[in-house]
Amino acid sequence: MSAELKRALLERCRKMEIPMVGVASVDRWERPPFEPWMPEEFYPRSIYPEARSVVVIGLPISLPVLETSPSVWYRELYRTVNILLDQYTYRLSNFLTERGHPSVFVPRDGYASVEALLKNPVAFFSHRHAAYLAGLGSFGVNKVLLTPEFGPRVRFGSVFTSAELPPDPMLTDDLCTRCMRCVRMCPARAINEKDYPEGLTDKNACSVYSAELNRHGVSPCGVCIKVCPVGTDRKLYDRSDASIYAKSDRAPELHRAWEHVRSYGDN
Ligand code: B12
Repeated sequence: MSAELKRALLERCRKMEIPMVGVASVDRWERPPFEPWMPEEFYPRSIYPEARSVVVIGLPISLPVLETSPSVWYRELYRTVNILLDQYTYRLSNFLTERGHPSVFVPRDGYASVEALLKNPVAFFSHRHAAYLAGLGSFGVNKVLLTPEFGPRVRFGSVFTSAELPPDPMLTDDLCTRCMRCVRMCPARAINEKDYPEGLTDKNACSVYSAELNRHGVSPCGVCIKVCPVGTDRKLYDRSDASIYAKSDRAPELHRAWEHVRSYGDN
């Protein structure tokens, strides 16, 4: 177990201004924390047999930009964060490889286009499960991972490494408040009230809506992560009240600003 290497890795992440990092040992996939779990071919060791640990990083989605969704602004933010995730995990994998521990990054998404998702909405590796096993958060009714810092407004990237790094403890708190805003406000009616994994997203309904937004150049949607009250980012942005999204009389100047942004730049 290399505590020294983990310290160096965390220092590297700090220098790269990565706000969220967690480590899971690959054997955590082999002891499913809940059912249904994923088939074995999705485990890190099945994909990269040398893997002993998975390093997961998280980058935040700025709430005031997400609030304008569906918009070109949120689409650009989403693309920027995606590019950074791939670049950071690529660089971290090389950092570990150069120190004698062969490592590879896993792309933050892993599908060719929305059309590919309509055919089969599954990628070869799940980052939210990796983030869960690396102690970064707990699943919400919106079926994505909620973190104390950013609620669900965080995207993840992972590195498979042959290094045996000390794993982080898994989060024992259940962060979801079950306010059901994500269920009520989903424009595709793709989310049910059941807890994950008993309840799953209607992937087809969500993908069809996303494909429609994509035709207008303003995908993804993101409503289920926007309306979630969890996350200290809400306080930082002065958005503690998550009820502002349902009614325009709660924050008329914000609703006007969002409408303005939405009115420009789409197909
Ligand atoms: C495909 C995909 C989608 C599809 C389908 C969503 C889905 N899978 O539910 C669509 C387009 C609908 C979508 C939408 C969104 N997505 Co998306 N998406 C992905 C992607 C690329 C792959 C997910 C996947 O296939 N995982 C692998 C499989 C094994 O996991 P699973 O689908 O969860 O499978 C489970 C169950 O189906 C079950 N199961 C039971 N039996 C079986 C049998 C088989 C054969 C399988 C495979 C599974 C299975 O077990 C599995 C484990 O519990 C990931 C990126 C990634 N590579 O992880 C992002 C990802 C999950 N998305 C993300 C986000 C943020 C979103 C959106 C908010 C859109 C946005 N960007 O604004 C919405 C949220 C929708 C929602 N509330 O669920 C983030 C989530 C971050 C977080 N905080 O958790 C991710 C992790 C991207 C990232 N790099 O950060 N997404």
